[in-house]
Amino acid sequence: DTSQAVEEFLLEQLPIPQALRNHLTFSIGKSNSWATTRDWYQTAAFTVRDHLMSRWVNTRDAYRDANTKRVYYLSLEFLIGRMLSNAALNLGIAPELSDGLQQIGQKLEGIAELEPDAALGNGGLGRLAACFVDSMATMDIPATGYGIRYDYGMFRQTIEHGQQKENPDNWLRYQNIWEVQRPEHTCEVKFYGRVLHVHTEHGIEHHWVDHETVVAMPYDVPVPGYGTQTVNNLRLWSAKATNEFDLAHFNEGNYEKSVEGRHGAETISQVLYPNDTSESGKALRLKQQYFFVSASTQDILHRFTNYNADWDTLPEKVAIQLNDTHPSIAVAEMMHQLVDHYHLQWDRAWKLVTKMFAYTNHTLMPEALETWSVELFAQLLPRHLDIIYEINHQFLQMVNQHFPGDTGLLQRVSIIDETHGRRVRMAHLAIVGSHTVNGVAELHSELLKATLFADFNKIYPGKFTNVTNGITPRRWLNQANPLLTELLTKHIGTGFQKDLSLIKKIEPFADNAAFRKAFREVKKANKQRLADKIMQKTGIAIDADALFDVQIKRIHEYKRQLLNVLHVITLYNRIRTGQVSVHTPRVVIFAGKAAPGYWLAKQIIRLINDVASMINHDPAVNHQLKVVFYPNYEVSAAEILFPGADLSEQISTAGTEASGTGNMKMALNGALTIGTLDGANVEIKEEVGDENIFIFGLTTPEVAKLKAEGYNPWDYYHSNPELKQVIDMIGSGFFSVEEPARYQAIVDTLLHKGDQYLLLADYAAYITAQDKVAALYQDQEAWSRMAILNVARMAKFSSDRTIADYAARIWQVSPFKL
Ligand code: DL6
Repeated sequence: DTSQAVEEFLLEQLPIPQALRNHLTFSIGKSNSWATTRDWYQTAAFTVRDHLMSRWVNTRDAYRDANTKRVYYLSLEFLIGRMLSNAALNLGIAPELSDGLQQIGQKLEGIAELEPDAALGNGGLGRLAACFVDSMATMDIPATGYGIRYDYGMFRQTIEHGQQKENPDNWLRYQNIWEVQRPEHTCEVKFYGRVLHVHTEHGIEHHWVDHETVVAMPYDVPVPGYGTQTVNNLRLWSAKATNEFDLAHFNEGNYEKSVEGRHGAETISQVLYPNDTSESGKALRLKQQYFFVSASTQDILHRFTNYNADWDTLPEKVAIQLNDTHPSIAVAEMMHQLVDHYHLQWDRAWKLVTKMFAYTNHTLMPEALETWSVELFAQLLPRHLDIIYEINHQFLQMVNQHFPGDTGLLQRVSIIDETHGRRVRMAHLAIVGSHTVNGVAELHSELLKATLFADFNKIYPGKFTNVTNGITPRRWLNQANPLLTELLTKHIGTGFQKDLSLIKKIEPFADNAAFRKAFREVKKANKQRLADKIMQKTGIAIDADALFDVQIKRIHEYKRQLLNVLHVITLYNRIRTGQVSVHTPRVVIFAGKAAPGYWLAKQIIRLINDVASMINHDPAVNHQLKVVFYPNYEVSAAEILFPGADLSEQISTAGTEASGTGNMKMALNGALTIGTLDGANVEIKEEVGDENIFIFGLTTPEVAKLKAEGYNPWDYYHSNPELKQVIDMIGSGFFSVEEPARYQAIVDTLLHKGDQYLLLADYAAYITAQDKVAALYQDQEAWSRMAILNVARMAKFSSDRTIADYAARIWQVSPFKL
């Protein structure tokens, strides 16, 4: 209406300097002279938010009016990071904001640092979800993300005496300007109780009674697309108690008891699980999963029934993507809602379910596949266990018809695992309930079909597919690397930011010496920025002319940070004894968190720090080699680390890393990859060309063959004197003189426990590849030529391409332009 239009006009047209002044007065309640940097951050955030609001409202209204098909992306994790600069960039107001702040004596980069990261995720899977919501908005895909608004996100890592210490991430301590509470959309989520089977004239009804109830309160976060009017919604649920307190206890004067129940309910959304191996069996985790899934399912169906009358059109309006198995209870919850609440017949409901759901697998590690004990399920979600039994019964019947008498197959694919106690296999529920299951890189998807889900691939030919991951170029190029963006823009225009396929236009410039020089200057400036940050965080001085060799990701044995350490110690020994053929000063940078309960990963962090301390203090080597452990790896740290990297370490054992996305971020920022043929490295190699990447080590079939033939790490230890020396140094306490046996467990995993991830088998090839890296770095012209070609050939790895692929092949949803 007119008044709204006028209001929007006024809001949008208010010049940014004036909007900033207004917010400082009216939203913060301060004058210029008293404003702190945090006040300025909040002022800027309010100003940017104004620009989001009308587009957000318009997007919602337009979707509703057109009754479009929507994608619902269910994810227990969204690793978003900071929003201010990203929102300003996507809205196209970053330059004005920067200027406006400058006029009042503030710098955008400075105040942006006051925003805490929204770290509602562990690593790759959570960050992928954040890239996806950016791309869905940018590509005008009508989509909503659903997740949990954790009070505490991923723990904050500090390093004390070389060891990881976990600290709570109190990210909501100050007002979160990027969320709007929506009390009118609260819903109730039930737990515990029992099921009554009531015979009625329509058949048996299932009544869930004596349950406990938790209120799900939604907080909406706007997700602006880049270069479009679309602002999608991310709805995060927070758990609230139904009653503020128990009046009976309160009246007795027992105040503590009166609020006990409230704490119980509200713990559900209190903290993100840090991806521990020990997490399985934790009732709270299953509660979290069901809590957000039930609230989201209710919300989806509520929206559907508001605008649609025919249930059979449900899959024409709703596509649901399960980000890993964490939300897979949604399959049973959807059946519960449709059958028990909306009274659809089972078969009809099941048909709708299998047309709506799709599931993405993110890992081949069998230990990461979630299962829950039947007892826990029976207690917490009694009706859902019944539903799962019925789904399983019908599924196994179907399997038996197609593969009669194959009891082994039935046992292997059953949703209920009977081999060690009775457990519900969530991946199986997700597969049976979905029309499509995808892996996240070509190799990973092939391995899923050949190994982990081979039986299902036989039962459901055609259900399994691949959608290779991607990253958003907005955050990982424009925002993280403004200097490179500027250089690219100067030569090929701005189009690549919205359509990364245009970045290939930079390819001819690889042969242009002046461009290469400018490219090197950009890299050097980014390295200096990183060096300054490292000095500030760790006190370690590094030289921006050295080769920055960077491995940043979660610390895990399969990612083989330890192999990198073996190389570092090898270099150290060679330098000390004067055996290096080429002198390429190198700074080896690590960053990443270890799950708090993953002791060996924490030992690896400690070893890195012990090795760093020795090398960095040794005047005989420290002008040629330095080692840095950058603490508290998070999205905002990654934005500094990726642009500053020369060499990207992607060295997981072939067949273990599903995709990796850091590998894409590095290459897009002009780092060369040293890597195995694992995950998306395979596709990066295809894109950039064999001659522009350092590939080494065993391939997946070679790994399988070696293991089948009986791999013996001792053979490698005994036959390679350099390797033996390095392992002996770790084992004898060379880097931990005050406690010589400190790293015995690490040596044991490599030698006495069979070296599951084949570090010793790949060591020699890795060292040879590293020697080639060092030699090539001497030739800065050749190096920068290769780096430019890497940047130019990254088009495939935009998450816009990934989302277009999901939209066309899995969700069957088209862009809806406002
Ligand atoms: O698909 C996103 C990302 C992949 O790139 C990584 O290779 C993979 O390790 C990661 N998985 C997780 C959690 N694993 N599970 N489940 O972050 O997903």
